[in-house]
Parts: sequence; C-alpha cells; structure tokens
Amino acid sequence: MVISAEDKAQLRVLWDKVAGREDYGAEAIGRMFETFPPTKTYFPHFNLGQGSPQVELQGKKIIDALTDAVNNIDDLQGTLSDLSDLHAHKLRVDPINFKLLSHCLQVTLAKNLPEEFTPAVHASVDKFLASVSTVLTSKYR
Ligand code: HNI
Repeated sequence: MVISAEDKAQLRVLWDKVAGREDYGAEAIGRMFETFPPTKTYFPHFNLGQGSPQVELQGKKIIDALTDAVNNIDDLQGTLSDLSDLHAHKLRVDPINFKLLSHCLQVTLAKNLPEEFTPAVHASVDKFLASVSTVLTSKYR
C-alpha cells in the first residue's frame, strides 16, 4: 500500500487535532468492546466499565503510539518495532482485531471531528491505520 504525499499532508492536518486527545483513544476502545465483545478477552485483567482508569490509560497509549507513527510515517517498521514484537509474541492478538479497532477509531474521529473528517481524509486515515496494522501483525510468522 502506498501512502502518498497527499495522504501524508491530509493526515498531518487531521492529527494536529488528534494528538494528545487520549479521550479519543478511550472512546475508540470502548466502542470496540461494546460492538465487538470478543475483543474484551484480551483484557481480562481490566475493569472495562465506562470511565475506567485502565481504559483511559490504554486510550492514551494508543493515541500516543499513533501520534509517534504519524510523526515517523516514513519508517513505520522501525518506529513500531517494539510494539510489533509485543502484539505478536507476547499478547498474541489475532490480526482480525486490528481491523475492528481501526474501524472504531475512524468512527470516533468522524464523530468528534466531522468538519475535518472529509471523505479524502477518511481514505488517508484508512490507509494509515491499515499500514500500522500491517506492521503490528508482521511478526506473527
Ligand atoms: Ni495494543 C498494549 C498500541 C491494537 C491489545 N497496545 C498496547 C500498548 C500500546 C498499544 C502502545 C502499550 C505497550 C506497552 O505498555 O509497552 N495496540 C496499539 C496500537 C494498536 C493496537 C497502536 C492498533 C492501532 N492492541 C490492539 C488490538 C488489541 C490490542 C487490536 C486487541 C483487541 N494492546 C493490547 C493489549 C495490551 C496492549 C491486551 C496490553 C494491555 C495491558 O496493559 O495489559
């Protein structure tokens, strides 16, 4: 998949409004748990209720990791290497779940940033999340 210069520009503008919004991460995870309940099985040690500090912290971790990826979009492999090891070897998250979280992140962005989340931005974000997901699931075999 090719992330074009245009995609990067779209992503950069959008992400200025997303960086630091840990609540977007928590909303996306909350939507994932609610809409796709089997995803909860990866978090047996979490309190998954609304406003749970664990979900909030996990939301922050995800937004920060994605912000790091946006800032290093030309080296996703290197930037996400440790996270890739973690998800493949330790957490063993089935790759299908990355599509589910990506979807919930997009719904969250569309809802909170309706002006910014144009169809063209949507397409660029989709490519970005698909690329991140590919890297995070690249060490499974
Ligand atoms: Ni994910 C931990 C980022 C998708 C299940 N995950 C992390 C951490 C980051 C992170 C950052 C914290 C690492 C650390 O502490 O060093 N995860 C991401 C990103 C995506 C993603 C950027 C995709 C965009 N993770 C998923 C998916 C699942 C998932 C789809 C399962 C449904 N992640 C986990 C679990 C942990 C985790 C489980 C450990 C949580 C804990 O604290 O015990």
